[in-house]
Amino acid sequence: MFIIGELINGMYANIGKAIREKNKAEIQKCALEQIKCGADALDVNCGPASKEPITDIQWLVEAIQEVTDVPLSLDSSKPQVIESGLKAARNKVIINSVTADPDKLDILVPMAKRHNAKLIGLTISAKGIPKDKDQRLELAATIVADCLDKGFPVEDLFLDPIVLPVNFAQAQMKDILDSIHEFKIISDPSPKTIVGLSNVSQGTNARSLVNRTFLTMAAAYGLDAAILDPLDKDLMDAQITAELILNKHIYCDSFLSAYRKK
Ligand code: THG
Repeated sequence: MFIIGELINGMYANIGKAIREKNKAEIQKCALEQIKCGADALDVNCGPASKEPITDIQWLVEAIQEVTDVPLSLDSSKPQVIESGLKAARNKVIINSVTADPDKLDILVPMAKRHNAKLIGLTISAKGIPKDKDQRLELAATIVADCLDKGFPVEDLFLDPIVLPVNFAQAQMKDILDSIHEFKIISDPSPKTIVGLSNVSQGTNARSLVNRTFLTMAAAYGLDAAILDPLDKDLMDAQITAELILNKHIYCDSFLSAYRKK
């Protein structure tokens, strides 16, 4: 599974403070720790409190690139913020994210194509978050059709069914899992699938347990990628074990140490 570390997000108090104070060392430490624990890429989100996201994202990208070349997932609902991050980025970029709205698709799909970036498509529209798997599939198909129209490679598209907290949308969990499977059969070649994992446990007790249980179940439904906390060792070990059981790794008694990435 492709792991995107979620911790460089201004919603976390230490990162929000580091962004305000332009404390590069704090951001760089967070980047390197996540990579050491197995992150393949890093999500970069200025957070809801950032007053200058256009300059903050550039500063974040530059600070991170001083210490690592891993791909960066530029996480903003504002296309101008993503464009600004792209200008600063030297390495591979994942645009996080586009929605199923024509005004967003018309800006962000060509932007991803121009920059040779991967693209995360959220199955959400101006009408809001879908209520069931049929609405999710319809929005996913809209995004795939738009990428095909615009000549963006569907293999570089990651569809996100939008994971909701289990304490508030318990009846939707099975639909979200089914969506992961259904998205893969929209087109050939298939789009990829991704989730923002920590959403599932927001406001619950036993967050780590809820996260790793959902991730192993999603793995069985064919999930390709996840934005998560790679410092959660139990979560990372559960992910490796799920992939072992799905026959993606060859069994050996020391499989955990063999397949931990670093
Ligand atoms: N899909 C995509 N991108 C995303 C999300 C998604 N990006 C943002 C988010 N969702 C994924 N990242 C996080 C990061 C942190 C948390 C959840 C998702 C989180 N934070 C603690 C909380 O809210 O309780 C904050 C704790 C603190 O303040 O210290 O849970 O779904 N494509």
